[in-house]
Amino acid sequence: MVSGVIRREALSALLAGLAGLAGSYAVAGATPAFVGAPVSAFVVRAMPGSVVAVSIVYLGSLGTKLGFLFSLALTAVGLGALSLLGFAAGRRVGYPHVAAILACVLGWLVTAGLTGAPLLALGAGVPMGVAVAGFERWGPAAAPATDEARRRLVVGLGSVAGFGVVAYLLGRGRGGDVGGIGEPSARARIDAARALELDVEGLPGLVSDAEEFYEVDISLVNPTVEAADWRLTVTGAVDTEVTLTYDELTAMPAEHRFVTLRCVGDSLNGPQLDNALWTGVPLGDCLDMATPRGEHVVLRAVDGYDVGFPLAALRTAFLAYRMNGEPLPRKHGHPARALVPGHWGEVNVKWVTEIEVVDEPVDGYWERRGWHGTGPVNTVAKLWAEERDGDRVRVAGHAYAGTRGVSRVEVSIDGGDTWTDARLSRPLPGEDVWRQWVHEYDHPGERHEVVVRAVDGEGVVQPQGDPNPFPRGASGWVTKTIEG
Ligand SMILES: Nc1nc2c(c(=O)[nH]1)N[C@H]1C(S)=C(S)[C@@H](COP(=O)(O)O)O[C@H]1N2
Ligand SMILES: [Mo]
Repeated sequence: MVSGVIRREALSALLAGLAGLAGSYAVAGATPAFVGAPVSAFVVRAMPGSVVAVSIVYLGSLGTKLGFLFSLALTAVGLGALSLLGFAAGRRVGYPHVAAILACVLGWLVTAGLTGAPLLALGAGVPMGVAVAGFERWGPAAAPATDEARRRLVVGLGSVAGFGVVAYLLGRGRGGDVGGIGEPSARARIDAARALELDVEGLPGLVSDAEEFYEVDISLVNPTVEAADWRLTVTGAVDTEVTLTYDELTAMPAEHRFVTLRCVGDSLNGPQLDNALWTGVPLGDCLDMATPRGEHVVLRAVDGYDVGFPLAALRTAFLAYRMNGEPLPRKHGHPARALVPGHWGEVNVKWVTEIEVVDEPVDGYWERRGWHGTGPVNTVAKLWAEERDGDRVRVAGHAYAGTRGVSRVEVSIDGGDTWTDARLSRPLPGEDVWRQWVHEYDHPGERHEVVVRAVDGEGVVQPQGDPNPFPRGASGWVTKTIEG
């Protein structure tokens, strides 16, 4: 008998939990004030990094959807457990209103505590209290006879389902912030990327810190541009001139992309190569709004910088306003910069304000000074870390080949006579992203030359060219002498 009561109450409590979940969504939508948001963030954090990484990288949005459904179920069960406490207390004091009040207060308190939004947390607490009160009086919790119980359960389920539909429609209308919930946040993507890193002492990670990300500027003092004052205009040979404000830009559906940049002036084994997670919108969409009539573009910026290149390259480009989940730092182009996949760093115009469509190619700031930095990057393998443990030597670094991707890295420990494949980090999602490599070997007992070269995604081995970066970027193989 008692166990029958408990079973009926547990079922009713679960329904009340679902009502709380739905109510919270109705008032908060897909924002951090929705009770499911902190729970899904917790689930992502609690899962082993490699599981999250593999699910984000290989299952894509399916993996995150499954994770999000699991989080919603967990949230409903949690709120259900609070309602059950309400039922138990109500039964104990023999005063049914206590059950409803307790369920409401507990649901509100816990939701407020998790989301930090006490007012919107009422959206979870009130439906829980109402459901518990109703189920206690007319619903599944109050029907000892089997047939009657079944009928009341169906009515209870029906009411919660109906409430759920209304809540869904209400919540959907409230929208959500960048990426929404269920889409992994920038933080989750960065954590996932870090879980794929090779563990070698002194080897930089796969996601560069914004502070340490290399910086190349034509002026000594960077421009300060307020987001509210910023405009991007598409001008020149276009059907309609388009002007975009920061608010309009950030209201467009946002994407997160890992993009690696390298300066054409970077020396062969130099440090002007970094990777970050950028948030923004595809530039092709902005371009389409203007209907361009020329084949080339000139991008201009607040600091007087400009660069010209074929319009085709902009089709796959990105207009970024966040870097590693934070607003774009001033030194990296606040409030917005262009990111053009596979091309040298210089085309990724910071503080960008104008895209002019033109008929003929135009030389930009660096091209007028003799550089050829507007095309695709050279393939490179950097040797950035060396670790020695007795007889074992580990050499490691990063390899980058723009949109061609890196398929292999080869290492020679005899000055280039014989080659072995290095182990690579798993590829990060993205069209234009570097990889790490590591090679471990027994020290031959004497001084020797380690040489490293990358093979791009088209099977082309990094050529043995000119290590001088001027004018088209350094090429050749990085070598390092390892002492005996
Ligand atoms: N407006 C503007 N954009 C710019 C530059 C600049 O000096 N001014 N430098 C370019 C060069 S040469 C490179 S390599 C990259 C470097 O970007 P970062 O400083 O964010 O690493 O930005 C490019 N975009
Ligand atoms: Mo550059």
